[in-house]
Amino acid sequence: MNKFKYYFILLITTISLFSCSKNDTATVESLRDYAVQFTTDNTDIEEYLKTNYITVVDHAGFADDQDITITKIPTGGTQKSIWDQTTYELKSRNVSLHDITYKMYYLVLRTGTGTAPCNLDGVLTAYKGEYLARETTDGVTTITSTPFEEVKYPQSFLSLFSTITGWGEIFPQFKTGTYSSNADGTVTHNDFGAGVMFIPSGLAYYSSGSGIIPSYAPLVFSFKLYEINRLDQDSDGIPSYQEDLNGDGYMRVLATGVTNPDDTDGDEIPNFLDVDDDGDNYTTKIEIKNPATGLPFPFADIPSCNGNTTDPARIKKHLDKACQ
Ligand SMILES: [Ca+2]
Ligand SMILES: [Ca+2]
Ligand SMILES: [Ca+2]
Ligand SMILES: [Ca+2]
Repeated sequence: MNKFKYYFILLITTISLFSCSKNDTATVESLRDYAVQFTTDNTDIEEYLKTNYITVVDHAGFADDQDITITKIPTGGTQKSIWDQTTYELKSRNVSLHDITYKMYYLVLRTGTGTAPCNLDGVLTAYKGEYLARETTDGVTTITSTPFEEVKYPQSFLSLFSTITGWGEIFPQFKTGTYSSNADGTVTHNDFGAGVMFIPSGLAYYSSGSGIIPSYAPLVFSFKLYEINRLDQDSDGIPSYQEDLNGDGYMRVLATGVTNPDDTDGDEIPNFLDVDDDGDNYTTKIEIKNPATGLPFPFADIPSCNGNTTDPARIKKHLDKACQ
């Protein structure tokens, strides 16, 4: 191979390598700034609220009760937008996360008459989800919504601790209703809480997306809160909603150095995750009393411990590593 040919091949190879690396970097987007993305999402959500109207099915005792349809107001249409209507209260809630304060809108169709979950409980909910996108057709930009999931007859509880942040923020603002069992084995729900939440992507799937939901998509969920299930995240025998020290219905893991209102011993582990809430080296599970007997729960409930006692010395003896 002569020198000229060698350099020519080398040049082509180099150009190819640069081309490849350029294409590769073009497909990888760095994580967007949370504040900037929230501003974009909030603009889209507010435009959606101002250009669409809602109709609600009022059909007590039937599965379609409180079903909703959200429709774009046609040109010249007289329907009142979700933003302008006064039949249902459009509320908002501030959420501190990612070093910014999110504003999250939600529409109250009705509050419910039963019990409100805390942000860590399980919920039995019928719901419908759509994602928003800004699309341009013939030079006109509009907000579109695309359905991605609907559950009409829920069979299991979903933990608000595990679902997207937006759910845990809004469900505690609603209550369950009543239910009655029918002869055919079905259950009828009445007077349950129902609403619609409008979630910025930072409180949903953000950059990852999920299924057909694109990255950075704001979400709209209509929901009906049928039942709640009290959960106990640290398995200490105290359901999490009773570990809510300031009683606001919300418990969280906060950033290092931030005082947590739901942390008795100030070790930055909130009570709902702290197996020794008061930091006295006695696990909560051992300290709590059985309400039926007034005695501590049997050590038999705790792996590798036996016996049942109220004697502090004996409890201490059992609090070696094998018993915790
Ligand atoms: Ca607990
Ligand atoms: Ca709290
Ligand atoms: Ca703690
Ligand atoms: Ca303790």
